[in-house]
Amino acid sequence: MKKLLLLYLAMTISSLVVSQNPLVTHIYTADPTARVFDGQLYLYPSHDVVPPADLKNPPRFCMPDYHIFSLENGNTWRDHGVVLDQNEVPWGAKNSYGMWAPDCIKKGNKYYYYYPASPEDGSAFRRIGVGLSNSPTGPFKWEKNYIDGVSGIDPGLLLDDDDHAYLFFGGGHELYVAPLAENMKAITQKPLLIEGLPAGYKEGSFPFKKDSVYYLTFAHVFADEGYTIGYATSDSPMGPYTYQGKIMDNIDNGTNHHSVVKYKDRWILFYHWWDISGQNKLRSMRADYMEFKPDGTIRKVTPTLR
Ligand code: FUB
Repeated sequence: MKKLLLLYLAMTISSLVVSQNPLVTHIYTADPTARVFDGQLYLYPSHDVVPPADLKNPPRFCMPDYHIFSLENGNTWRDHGVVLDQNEVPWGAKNSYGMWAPDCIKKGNKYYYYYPASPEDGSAFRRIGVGLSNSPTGPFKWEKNYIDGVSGIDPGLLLDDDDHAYLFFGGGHELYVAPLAENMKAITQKPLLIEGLPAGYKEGSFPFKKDSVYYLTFAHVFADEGYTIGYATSDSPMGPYTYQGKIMDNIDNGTNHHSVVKYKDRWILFYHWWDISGQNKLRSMRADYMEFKPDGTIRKVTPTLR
């Protein structure tokens, strides 16, 4: 009886998560990376803003900083405020408004927050930096330099059962993976290009492991369909990966950066849409359940859009 009651409470709490779309309404949030640390659900998104009136040549997405959110009492997303502002990146260009999708991972009792930013040397492609904290909501101590040998966007982190960590990153039609050093601040070998992704691979990757299978989800773009979410699997974190199909069709959200997490015994896909703004440069985080078939493949998610 007690077990049944606990199961009911767990299901009720996880259904509250997805019944609240969009999840946050006081600011625009995109590219949600969801993580469960010690049973608590956190979101590490990026932050869309309306370009300031005096900003010359605003970028396509105007993203000045990062906030972190935690789920409180199963029904309230607490905003822990700005955890990193664009002008606090030790190695970053000032006022670039380009703080794209981040990720955060826990190893031992430390939290490592990875983020892409434009370097101050003015080079065109982003670099990836890291910060360390004793808490999932910071404050983080930001490393002085970006991770050497890594050039790209959309860091996605995987911590394997043997405590080895891997950094996936990419964008621009190519996705790479590199093992991280014990201290999580450097890569230990030249990034490996992931082969086997569909021709329209676009960006983002969210790596996770389930039942000894390594899953990689990512945004891919078909000429006739636009942005969709696809996934591939492997028996090794470094690949090779085999494309398995789509998780979500195009929902006209401009991009489709997302993450997948198991929380209270249910799998949830976090993504973004333009519920509040009506325009796909000012996005809002959402969530919907995701299910695996008995053979480990993923059932396509039909988003609960209004
Ligand atoms: O939201 C900014 C960037 O657009 C993300 O980093 C990419 O994945 C794409 O969603």
